[in-house]
Amino acid sequence: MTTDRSTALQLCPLSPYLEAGLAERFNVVRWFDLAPGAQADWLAEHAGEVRAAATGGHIGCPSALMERLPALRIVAINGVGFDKVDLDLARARGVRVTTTPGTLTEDVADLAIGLVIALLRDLPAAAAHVRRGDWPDAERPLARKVSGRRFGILGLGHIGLAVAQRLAAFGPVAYYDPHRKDVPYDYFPDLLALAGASDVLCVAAAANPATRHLVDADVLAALGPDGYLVNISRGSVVDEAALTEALTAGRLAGAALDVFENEPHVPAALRSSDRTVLTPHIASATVETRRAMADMVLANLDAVMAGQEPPAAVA
Ligand code: 8YV
Repeated sequence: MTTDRSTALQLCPLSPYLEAGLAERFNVVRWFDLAPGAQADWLAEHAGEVRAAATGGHIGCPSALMERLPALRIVAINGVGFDKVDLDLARARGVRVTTTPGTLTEDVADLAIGLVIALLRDLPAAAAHVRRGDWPDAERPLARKVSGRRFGILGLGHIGLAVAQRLAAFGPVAYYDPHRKDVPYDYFPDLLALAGASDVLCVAAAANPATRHLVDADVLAALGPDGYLVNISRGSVVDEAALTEALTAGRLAGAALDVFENEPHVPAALRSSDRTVLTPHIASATVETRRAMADMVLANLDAVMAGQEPPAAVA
Protein backbone atom coordinates (compact mmCIF):
# COMPACT_ATOMS: atom_id res chain seq x y z
CA MET A 1 0.00 0.00 0.00
CA THR A 2 1.27 3.48 -0.81
CA THR A 3 1.94 5.74 2.16
CA ASP A 4 1.89 9.10 0.42
CA ARG A 5 -1.48 10.73 0.83
CA SER A 6 -1.99 12.26 -2.54
CA THR A 7 -5.41 13.20 -3.76
CA ALA A 8 -7.82 10.84 -5.51
CA LEU A 9 -11.04 11.89 -7.18
CA GLN A 10 -13.95 9.54 -6.60
CA LEU A 11 -16.21 9.95 -9.60
CA CYS A 12 -19.26 7.97 -8.42
CA PRO A 13 -20.59 6.23 -5.31
CA LEU A 14 -18.62 3.05 -4.51
CA SER A 15 -19.10 0.30 -1.92
CA PRO A 16 -18.34 1.24 1.70
CA TYR A 17 -15.50 -1.31 1.61
CA LEU A 18 -13.89 0.30 -1.42
CA GLU A 19 -14.47 3.80 -0.10
CA ALA A 20 -12.73 2.80 3.14
CA GLY A 21 -9.79 1.37 1.18
CA LEU A 22 -9.51 4.59 -0.82
CA ALA A 23 -9.66 6.70 2.33
CA GLU A 24 -6.76 4.70 3.84
CA ARG A 25 -4.61 5.59 0.86
CA PHE A 26 -5.67 9.01 -0.39
CA ASN A 27 -7.26 12.28 0.42
CA VAL A 28 -10.47 11.43 -1.36
CA VAL A 29 -12.57 14.09 -3.04
CA ARG A 30 -16.13 12.95 -3.73
CA TRP A 31 -16.31 14.59 -7.13
CA PHE A 32 -19.88 13.51 -7.85
CA ASP A 33 -21.07 15.29 -4.70
CA LEU A 34 -19.75 18.68 -5.90
CA ALA A 35 -21.98 20.96 -7.97
CA PRO A 36 -20.44 21.90 -11.36
CA GLY A 37 -19.53 25.37 -10.06
CA ALA A 38 -17.82 23.90 -7.01
CA GLN A 39 -15.94 21.43 -9.24
CA ALA A 40 -14.56 24.30 -11.33
CA ASP A 41 -13.52 26.23 -8.21
CA TRP A 42 -11.87 23.14 -6.72
CA LEU A 43 -9.95 22.41 -9.93
CA ALA A 44 -8.68 25.98 -10.16
CA GLU A 45 -6.88 25.46 -6.88
CA HIS A 46 -6.16 21.73 -6.61
CA ALA A 47 -6.06 20.18 -10.11
CA GLY A 48 -2.30 19.58 -9.84
CA GLU A 49 -2.69 17.45 -6.69
CA VAL A 50 -4.84 14.73 -8.23
CA ARG A 51 -2.90 11.56 -8.95
CA ALA A 52 -5.69 8.99 -9.12
CA ALA A 53 -9.33 8.72 -10.13
CA ALA A 54 -11.60 5.91 -8.97
CA THR A 55 -14.75 5.35 -10.99
CA GLY A 56 -17.38 2.89 -12.18
CA GLY A 57 -17.41 1.24 -15.59
CA HIS A 58 -20.67 2.97 -16.41
CA ILE A 59 -19.22 6.40 -15.47
CA GLY A 60 -15.62 6.26 -16.68
CA CYS A 61 -13.66 9.50 -16.74
CA PRO A 62 -14.72 12.45 -18.90
CA SER A 63 -11.92 13.49 -21.26
CA ALA A 64 -12.38 17.16 -20.32
CA LEU A 65 -11.66 16.23 -16.71
CA MET A 66 -8.64 14.06 -17.55
CA GLU A 67 -7.22 16.94 -19.54
CA ARG A 68 -7.45 19.22 -16.51
CA LEU A 69 -5.40 16.89 -14.26
CA PRO A 70 -1.68 17.21 -15.09
CA ALA A 71 -0.46 14.83 -12.34
CA LEU A 72 -3.08 12.12 -12.93
CA ARG A 73 -1.42 8.68 -13.07
CA ILE A 74 -4.32 6.25 -13.03
CA VAL A 75 -8.02 5.94 -13.75
CA ALA A 76 -9.02 2.89 -11.71
CA ILE A 77 -12.33 1.49 -12.96
CA ASN A 78 -14.44 -0.54 -10.58
CA GLY A 79 -15.72 -2.79 -13.36
CA VAL A 80 -14.74 -4.34 -16.68
CA GLY A 81 -16.20 -1.82 -19.13
CA PHE A 82 -13.83 0.92 -20.26
CA ASP A 83 -16.08 2.43 -22.90
CA LYS A 84 -16.38 5.70 -20.98
CA VAL A 85 -12.63 6.38 -20.93
CA ASP A 86 -10.68 7.61 -23.95
CA LEU A 87 -7.76 5.16 -23.87
CA ASP A 88 -5.80 7.03 -26.55
CA LEU A 89 -6.04 10.22 -24.55
CA ALA A 90 -4.98 8.36 -21.41
CA ARG A 91 -1.95 6.84 -23.19
CA ALA A 92 -0.97 10.22 -24.61
CA ARG A 93 -1.05 11.69 -21.11
CA GLY A 94 0.76 8.76 -19.46
CA VAL A 95 -2.33 7.81 -17.46
CA ARG A 96 -2.86 4.12 -16.74
CA VAL A 97 -6.42 2.79 -17.02
CA THR A 98 -7.28 -0.34 -15.05
CA THR A 99 -10.30 -2.62 -14.68
CA THR A 100 -11.36 -5.67 -12.65
CA PRO A 101 -11.45 -8.57 -15.13
CA GLY A 102 -12.70 -11.95 -13.96
CA THR A 103 -14.25 -10.63 -10.76
CA LEU A 104 -17.80 -10.21 -12.01
CA THR A 105 -18.24 -12.74 -14.82
CA GLU A 106 -20.31 -15.17 -12.74
CA ASP A 107 -22.59 -12.54 -11.26
CA VAL A 108 -23.38 -10.96 -14.60
CA ALA A 109 -24.08 -14.34 -16.17
CA ASP A 110 -26.22 -15.34 -13.20
CA LEU A 111 -28.28 -12.19 -13.57
CA ALA A 112 -28.76 -12.89 -17.28
CA ILE A 113 -30.33 -16.24 -16.40
CA GLY A 114 -32.48 -14.58 -13.74
CA LEU A 115 -33.68 -12.04 -16.29
CA VAL A 116 -34.48 -14.71 -18.87
CA ILE A 117 -36.61 -16.60 -16.37
CA ALA A 118 -38.17 -13.44 -14.91
CA LEU A 119 -39.10 -12.25 -18.40
CA LEU A 120 -40.57 -15.42 -19.84
CA ARG A 121 -42.27 -16.53 -16.63
CA ASP A 122 -43.50 -13.00 -15.85
CA LEU A 123 -42.07 -13.15 -12.33
CA PRO A 124 -42.27 -9.43 -11.40
CA ALA A 125 -46.01 -9.28 -12.22
CA ALA A 126 -46.67 -12.60 -10.49
CA ALA A 127 -44.87 -11.43 -7.35
CA ALA A 128 -46.75 -8.11 -7.39
CA HIS A 129 -50.03 -10.04 -7.75
CA VAL A 130 -49.40 -11.89 -4.49
CA ARG A 131 -48.16 -8.79 -2.66
CA ARG A 132 -51.26 -6.81 -3.66
CA GLY A 133 -53.46 -9.56 -2.19
CA ASP A 134 -55.01 -10.31 -5.60
CA TRP A 135 -54.41 -14.08 -5.53
CA PRO A 136 -57.73 -15.05 -3.87
CA ASP A 137 -59.62 -13.19 -6.60
CA ALA A 138 -57.74 -13.97 -9.80
CA GLU A 139 -55.35 -16.40 -11.47
CA ARG A 140 -52.38 -15.00 -13.35
CA PRO A 141 -52.39 -15.39 -17.15
CA LEU A 142 -50.14 -18.21 -18.38
CA ALA A 143 -46.52 -17.30 -19.00
CA ARG A 144 -44.02 -18.77 -21.51
CA LYS A 145 -41.79 -21.83 -21.10
CA VAL A 146 -38.03 -21.29 -20.75
CA SER A 147 -36.70 -24.81 -21.25
CA GLY A 148 -36.39 -25.77 -24.90
CA ARG A 149 -36.07 -22.20 -26.17
CA ARG A 150 -33.37 -21.36 -28.71
CA PHE A 151 -30.90 -18.97 -27.12
CA GLY A 152 -28.71 -16.58 -29.12
CA ILE A 153 -25.77 -14.79 -27.53
CA LEU A 154 -24.40 -11.58 -28.99
CA GLY A 155 -20.71 -11.42 -28.03
CA LEU A 156 -18.86 -14.46 -26.76
CA GLY A 157 -16.28 -12.93 -24.44
CA HIS A 158 -15.84 -14.15 -20.87
CA ILE A 159 -19.31 -13.01 -19.85
CA GLY A 160 -21.03 -14.23 -23.03
CA LEU A 161 -19.40 -17.64 -22.57
CA ALA A 162 -20.54 -17.84 -18.94
CA VAL A 163 -24.08 -16.95 -20.07
CA ALA A 164 -23.89 -19.62 -22.79
CA GLN A 165 -22.74 -22.29 -20.32
CA ARG A 166 -25.67 -21.54 -18.05
CA LEU A 167 -28.27 -21.28 -20.84
CA ALA A 168 -27.14 -24.58 -22.30
CA ALA A 169 -28.93 -26.22 -19.35
CA PHE A 170 -32.20 -24.88 -20.80
CA GLY A 171 -31.95 -25.25 -24.56
CA PRO A 172 -29.79 -24.98 -27.67
CA VAL A 173 -27.32 -22.08 -27.66
CA ALA A 174 -25.84 -20.26 -30.65
CA TYR A 175 -23.74 -17.12 -30.84
CA TYR A 176 -22.60 -14.24 -32.98
CA ASP A 177 -19.16 -12.77 -32.45
CA PRO A 178 -16.66 -11.24 -34.87
CA HIS A 179 -14.49 -14.29 -34.14
CA ARG A 180 -15.47 -17.94 -34.17
CA LYS A 181 -14.55 -19.55 -30.83
CA ASP A 182 -13.60 -23.09 -29.93
CA VAL A 183 -16.88 -23.80 -28.14
CA PRO A 184 -19.65 -26.39 -28.53
CA TYR A 185 -22.23 -23.79 -29.66
CA ASP A 186 -23.42 -22.98 -33.19
CA TYR A 187 -21.60 -20.03 -34.70
CA PHE A 188 -23.45 -17.41 -36.75
CA PRO A 189 -21.14 -14.99 -38.57
CA ASP A 190 -24.19 -12.79 -39.11
CA LEU A 191 -26.21 -11.21 -36.28
CA LEU A 192 -29.43 -10.96 -38.31
CA ALA A 193 -29.28 -14.68 -39.04
CA LEU A 194 -28.67 -15.43 -35.35
CA ALA A 195 -31.64 -13.26 -34.34
CA GLY A 196 -33.83 -15.07 -36.86
CA ALA A 197 -32.80 -18.42 -35.40
CA SER A 198 -33.26 -17.39 -31.75
CA ASP A 199 -36.22 -17.14 -29.38
CA VAL A 200 -34.18 -15.22 -26.82
CA LEU A 201 -31.29 -12.95 -27.82
CA CYS A 202 -28.93 -12.16 -24.98
CA VAL A 203 -26.63 -9.15 -25.43
CA ALA A 204 -23.17 -9.66 -23.91
CA ALA A 205 -20.99 -7.60 -26.26
CA ALA A 206 -18.66 -4.93 -24.94
CA ALA A 207 -19.55 -1.35 -25.82
CA ASN A 208 -17.38 0.31 -28.44
CA PRO A 209 -18.01 2.24 -31.65
CA ALA A 210 -18.35 -1.03 -33.60
CA THR A 211 -21.08 -2.41 -31.33
CA ARG A 212 -23.11 0.80 -31.00
CA HIS A 213 -26.74 0.08 -31.92
CA LEU A 214 -25.76 -3.34 -33.22
CA VAL A 215 -29.20 -4.47 -32.08
CA ASP A 216 -31.26 -2.24 -34.36
CA ALA A 217 -34.77 -2.35 -35.83
CA ASP A 218 -33.72 -5.04 -38.34
CA VAL A 219 -32.30 -7.34 -35.67
CA LEU A 220 -35.42 -6.87 -33.55
CA ALA A 221 -37.62 -7.62 -36.58
CA ALA A 222 -35.63 -10.80 -37.19
CA LEU A 223 -36.15 -11.81 -33.56
CA GLY A 224 -39.84 -11.30 -34.22
CA PRO A 225 -43.11 -10.98 -32.29
CA ASP A 226 -42.42 -14.12 -30.26
CA GLY A 227 -38.82 -13.12 -29.55
CA TYR A 228 -37.27 -11.78 -26.36
CA LEU A 229 -34.25 -9.54 -25.83
CA VAL A 230 -32.06 -9.58 -22.71
CA ASN A 231 -29.28 -7.00 -22.20
CA ILE A 232 -26.69 -7.25 -19.44
CA SER A 233 -23.80 -5.46 -21.19
CA ARG A 234 -24.27 -1.80 -22.15
CA GLY A 235 -27.29 0.18 -23.22
CA SER A 236 -25.45 1.58 -26.23
CA VAL A 237 -25.36 -1.83 -27.94
CA VAL A 238 -29.16 -1.67 -28.38
CA ASP A 239 -31.03 1.04 -30.29
CA GLU A 240 -33.35 1.86 -27.40
CA ALA A 241 -35.77 3.90 -29.51
CA ALA A 242 -36.17 1.00 -31.97
CA LEU A 243 -36.60 -1.41 -29.06
CA THR A 244 -39.26 0.79 -27.46
CA GLU A 245 -41.12 1.01 -30.76
CA ALA A 246 -40.97 -2.73 -31.36
CA LEU A 247 -42.29 -3.48 -27.85
CA THR A 248 -45.04 -0.88 -28.05
CA ALA A 249 -46.20 -2.17 -31.44
CA GLY A 250 -46.09 -5.79 -30.27
CA ARG A 251 -43.37 -6.65 -32.80
CA LEU A 252 -41.27 -8.10 -29.96
CA ALA A 253 -42.62 -10.25 -27.13
CA GLY A 254 -40.51 -8.70 -24.38
CA ALA A 255 -37.22 -7.33 -23.14
CA ALA A 256 -35.30 -7.67 -19.88
CA LEU A 257 -32.78 -4.89 -19.43
CA ASP A 258 -30.18 -4.22 -16.76
CA VAL A 259 -28.54 -1.44 -18.77
CA PHE A 260 -29.84 1.57 -20.67
CA GLU A 261 -28.61 4.15 -23.14
CA ASN A 262 -28.95 7.10 -20.77
CA GLU A 263 -28.63 5.57 -17.30
CA PRO A 264 -30.06 6.16 -14.76
CA HIS A 265 -32.81 7.57 -16.96
CA VAL A 266 -35.12 5.00 -18.47
CA PRO A 267 -37.70 5.98 -21.11
CA ALA A 268 -41.23 6.15 -19.69
CA ALA A 269 -42.51 3.79 -22.39
CA LEU A 270 -40.10 1.07 -21.23
CA ARG A 271 -40.96 1.69 -17.57
CA SER A 272 -44.70 1.42 -18.12
CA SER A 273 -44.64 -1.51 -20.56
CA ASP A 274 -45.90 -4.86 -19.31
CA ARG A 275 -43.50 -6.48 -21.78
CA THR A 276 -40.38 -5.39 -19.89
CA VAL A 277 -38.41 -6.50 -16.85
CA LEU A 278 -36.09 -3.69 -15.77
CA THR A 279 -33.26 -3.65 -13.23
CA PRO A 280 -30.97 -0.72 -12.32
CA HIS A 281 -27.56 -1.96 -13.59
CA ILE A 282 -27.16 -4.48 -10.76
CA ALA A 283 -25.46 -7.34 -12.61
CA SER A 284 -22.28 -7.14 -10.53
CA ALA A 285 -23.95 -5.80 -7.41
CA THR A 286 -23.44 -8.54 -4.85
CA VAL A 287 -21.53 -8.25 -1.58
CA GLU A 288 -19.04 -10.91 -2.64
CA THR A 289 -18.35 -9.60 -6.11
CA ARG A 290 -18.19 -5.93 -5.18
CA ARG A 291 -15.60 -6.89 -2.54
CA ALA A 292 -13.51 -8.80 -5.08
CA MET A 293 -13.80 -5.87 -7.49
CA ALA A 294 -12.75 -3.45 -4.76
CA ASP A 295 -9.67 -5.53 -3.92
CA MET A 296 -8.61 -5.42 -7.55
CA VAL A 297 -9.23 -1.67 -7.80
CA LEU A 298 -7.04 -1.15 -4.73
CA ALA A 299 -4.34 -3.50 -6.06
CA ASN A 300 -4.31 -1.55 -9.33
CA LEU A 301 -4.04 1.76 -7.47
CA ASP A 302 -1.31 0.49 -5.14
CA ALA A 303 0.78 -0.81 -8.03
CA VAL A 304 0.58 2.38 -10.08
CA MET A 305 1.22 4.63 -7.09
CA ALA A 306 4.29 2.50 -6.29
CA GLY A 307 5.52 2.84 -9.88
CA GLN A 308 4.79 -0.80 -10.68
CA GLU A 309 2.79 -2.51 -13.43
CA PRO A 310 -0.85 -2.82 -12.30
CA PRO A 311 -2.47 -6.28 -12.33
CA ALA A 312 -5.22 -5.35 -14.80
CA ALA A 313 -4.38 -2.48 -17.13
CA VAL A 314 -6.19 -1.71 -20.38
CA ALA A 315 -4.00 1.32 -21.06
C1 8YV B 1 -20.75 -1.91 -12.56
C2 8YV B 1 -20.07 -2.37 -15.00
O1 8YV B 1 -22.09 -1.64 -12.46
O2 8YV B 1 -18.16 -3.77 -15.01
C3 8YV B 1 -18.78 -2.87 -15.57
O3 8YV B 1 -18.38 -2.36 -16.61
O4 8YV B 1 -20.76 -1.64 -15.61
C4 8YV B 1 -20.53 -2.84 -13.67
O5 8YV B 1 -19.86 -3.89 -13.16
C5 8YV B 1 -20.02 -0.66 -12.35
O6 8YV B 1 -18.83 -0.53 -13.02
C6 8YV B 1 -19.87 -0.49 -10.84
O7 8YV B 1 -19.02 0.51 -10.49
